[in-house]
Amino acid sequence: MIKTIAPVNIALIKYWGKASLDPVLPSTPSISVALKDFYTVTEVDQSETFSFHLNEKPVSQEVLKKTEAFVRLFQPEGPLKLAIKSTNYVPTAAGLASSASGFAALSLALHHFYGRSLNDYVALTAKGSGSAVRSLEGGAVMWHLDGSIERLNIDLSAYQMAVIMIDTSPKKIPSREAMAMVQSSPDYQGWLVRNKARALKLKDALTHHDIKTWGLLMEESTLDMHALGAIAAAPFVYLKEATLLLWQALIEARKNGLEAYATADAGPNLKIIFNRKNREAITHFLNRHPFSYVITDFTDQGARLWSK
Ligand code: 2P0
Repeated sequence: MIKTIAPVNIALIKYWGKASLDPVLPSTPSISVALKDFYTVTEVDQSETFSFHLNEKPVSQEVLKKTEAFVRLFQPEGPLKLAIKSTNYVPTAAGLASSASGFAALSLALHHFYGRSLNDYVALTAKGSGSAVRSLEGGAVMWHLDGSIERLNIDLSAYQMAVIMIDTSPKKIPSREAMAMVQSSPDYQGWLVRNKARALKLKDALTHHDIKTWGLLMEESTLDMHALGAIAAAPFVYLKEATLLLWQALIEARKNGLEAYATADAGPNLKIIFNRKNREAITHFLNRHPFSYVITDFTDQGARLWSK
C-alpha cells in the first residue's frame, strides 16, 4: 500500500489557458503558495477490481471514468486492479475541494506504485490537473511555460491566508472548459503578455519580502483572469456580488492602513493574504461580514509519502 499527502495551492499569478493539451502546457507561467491546513491524503492498494472512494464514499461513474483514464497514463495495458481511497482535509465549514491537491497526491502515489521516472510524473500530473503540478512542491512554486516546476526561495512563515466562504455550491463551469472558452476572448493575446510579465515581476518581488507588490500583482492577475471570461464569446462570471462587496471593503480598509490583498479562483470564494502581525485586524475586519472563514499558515512541504 502506498499513502501520500499533498497540499492545496492558491495561485498568486493565475494559470488560465493552455499552450498545448498534450503535453499539458500553460500559456503563461503561474506562481502559487501551498496551504498548511488544506490537503488531500490518498491511499493506493492492490485489489481485485478498480475502485475509488473519495471522503469514504464511492465516486460517481463520471469521476471513476476520469480517474481510470488518469491511472491508464501510468499503466497503459492490462486490467486495472487498484483501490484508491482519497480524503480531502479542509477545516470545518471551509468546503474548499481541490483537484490540485487530489491529483498531486494521487500522482505521487501512482508514481511510487508503478515506479516511473520523476520527469514523467510531473508531466503526467499535469494531465490530471495543470495546477496540481504546483502542489508537488511546498512553499512558493512557479510553473513554467516548458512544464517544469521551480520552488522559489522564499520564507512564507511571516504570512497567512484567510479563506472566506461566500458560496460553496459546486462551480458551474469546470476550469478546463473555462480555459478553452477564454481563448476566444478578444484580449487573450494581451492576457498572455501581461500575465507573463506579472509572473516575472512577482518572482522578483517574492525574494524581497515586498507584500505590497505581491498583493497588487495577485489582485491584477485575478481580476484580469475573471475579465477574460466576462468578455469571451460566450461570457461567464464566477464572482458573486458578495465577493465584490467584500473585496471593495478590503480595498477601503487598505486605504486605512490594513495591509491585505485578495484573490478568487474559479468560483466566488475570496482568499486574503496578509502578514501574520495583522491577524487580529483581519479577524476584526472579517467578523463584520456574515461569511465563515478559516485562517491558515502556508507550508514548506509539497506532495510526499505519508509518515506519522
Ligand atoms: C490557478 N485555476 O492558477 C487557476 C486559477 C483556477 C483559477 O488552475 O484544465 O483544474 O485541469 O489543467 O488545474 C484550475 O485549473 O485545470 C486552475 P486543468 P485546473 O490555480
